[in-house]
Amino acid sequence: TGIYHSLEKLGTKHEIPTEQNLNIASLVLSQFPRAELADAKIAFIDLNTNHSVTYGELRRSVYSLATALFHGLEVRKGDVVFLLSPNSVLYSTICLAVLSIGAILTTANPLNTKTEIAKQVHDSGAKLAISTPEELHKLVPTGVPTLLTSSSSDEKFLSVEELIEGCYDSQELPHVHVEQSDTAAILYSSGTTGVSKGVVLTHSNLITITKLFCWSADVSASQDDVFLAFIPMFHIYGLMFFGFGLLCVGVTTVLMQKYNFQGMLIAIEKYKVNNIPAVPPVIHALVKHASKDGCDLSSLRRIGSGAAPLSKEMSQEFRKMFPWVELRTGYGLTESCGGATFFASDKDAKAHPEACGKLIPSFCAKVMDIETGKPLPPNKEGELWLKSGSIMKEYLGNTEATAATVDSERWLRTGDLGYIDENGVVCIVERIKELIKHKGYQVAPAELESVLLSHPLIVDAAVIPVEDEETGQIPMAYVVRRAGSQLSEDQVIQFVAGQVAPYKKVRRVSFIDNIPRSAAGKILRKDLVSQSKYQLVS
Ligand code: 4UW
Repeated sequence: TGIYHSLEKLGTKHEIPTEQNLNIASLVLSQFPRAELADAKIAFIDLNTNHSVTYGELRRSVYSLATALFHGLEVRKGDVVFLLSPNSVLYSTICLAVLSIGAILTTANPLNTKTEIAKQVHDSGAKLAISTPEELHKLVPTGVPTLLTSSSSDEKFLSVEELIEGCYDSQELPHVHVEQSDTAAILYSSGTTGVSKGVVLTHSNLITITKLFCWSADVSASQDDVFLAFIPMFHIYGLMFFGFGLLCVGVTTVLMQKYNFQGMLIAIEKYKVNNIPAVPPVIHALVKHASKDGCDLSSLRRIGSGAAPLSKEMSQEFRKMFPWVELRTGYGLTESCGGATFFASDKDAKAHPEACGKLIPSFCAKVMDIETGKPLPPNKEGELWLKSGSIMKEYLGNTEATAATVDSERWLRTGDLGYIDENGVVCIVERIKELIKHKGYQVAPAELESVLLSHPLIVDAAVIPVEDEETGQIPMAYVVRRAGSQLSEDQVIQFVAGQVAPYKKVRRVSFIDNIPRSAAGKILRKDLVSQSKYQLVS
């Protein structure tokens, strides 16, 4: 039939709950470490402040904040709450409190600009925002009522900390009826084409992926683990791990607001971190720089790599340098609500350094011939399609993009080219969608193209990825200047940098007479990619 099924079974312990009125927040809270341990066990430690929070405190904070939001601020089921914060001990409290009362969570990168944030606030229909004091200025112009995470000197704004204190004796969650089919979160992704779109994830999507996460944790983590979190919780990878999944396992997580290599090494040594979900640039940095540093990394047992491709060579080099550390790659998308593949055994992972795991239980896949649209047998390359209870409901308010991405049988087209071998090992070979990944972050070419086109001296533009050893990919712009204009590469780079988050910056520019387009007007990105390769070597 051309359909690949996961070869793993979930088992009764991790069966996906079917009761209709289950809320993801209730599910996560119900999985916290057993009552007598809960008060003592540390859930989060902030690396900057050394402030820690136990599971007991976390539970009480969720109850208190949910009560304050519901009874005090009248946040209701279906209201969208916009969260703008780096990783912090309050992040998962806020997520769980918002979800527990049936409100909808939308998250954003705190590095995003005012304009990018205003766009998302508007698109998601946010009724309330929660922001760190540092990012508040980006929300003020939107006019959306805003809470601060922690108190600041500005008394006009209530803070989450104050709300929690004010309701600290709350013993339970407000009673709000939520169906699994209700929307829980709207995360932003550009998908296969165009600009960023709201990925609508339901409680059912999050419940499914959380139970699958618990299954994978059974073979790869335990309550005694100490995790390190620099993967941001505004992204599906961090949200799944640190917002929901690992809380069900009962581990301790050391939080970093922002990744930096030295900080990571210090954290590993200081807290005896043994488990790190990471991205390829971190693996790269460890291989290139760790040996010179004299830090003690002997506590490390496992490091994950996902969100972008890790080369076979890098994977092998890492294993050679750190023979005591298991390296596990995983692959997923915002649209699949997180991980779709994973290596349950290190032996398997070692034997396939080019691959990113096997389908996790309940996932099915097809590999579709790009030319004929027919499913392909093992070891043949085609577009990977995925099916699972965790596949997004839709792109918010965009039926056209939804129909182009999820078919009538609910198969998700990933826009990734790959193959599956006869043992079910999944290998991603190339990205065929427009998306650029810089350090694992999404950069949408269409967004940068529209910024470029707003320049009075630019007539046409196209943005493509250029491979970069350290960061994965960097955005490169092909620009057609107005006749007679002397616009320079540096001016173009500065112009874009002034309007987008730093990780989206165009980092190379080439001037060209015209942008190659198909008869239908679509940019022929492949031609530009080949041209850039030729230019870079010549
Ligand atoms: N190899 C090659 C990979 C890989 C990859 C992703 O920003 P998004 O939408 O989503 C993510 C999610 C990553 C993730 C989530 C949860 C999880 O458990 C896990 O395992 C470690 C990873 O990145 O980008 C999705 C796109 O990113 C590329 C691919 O193009 C995909 O469509 N991508 N992982 N291992 N490419």
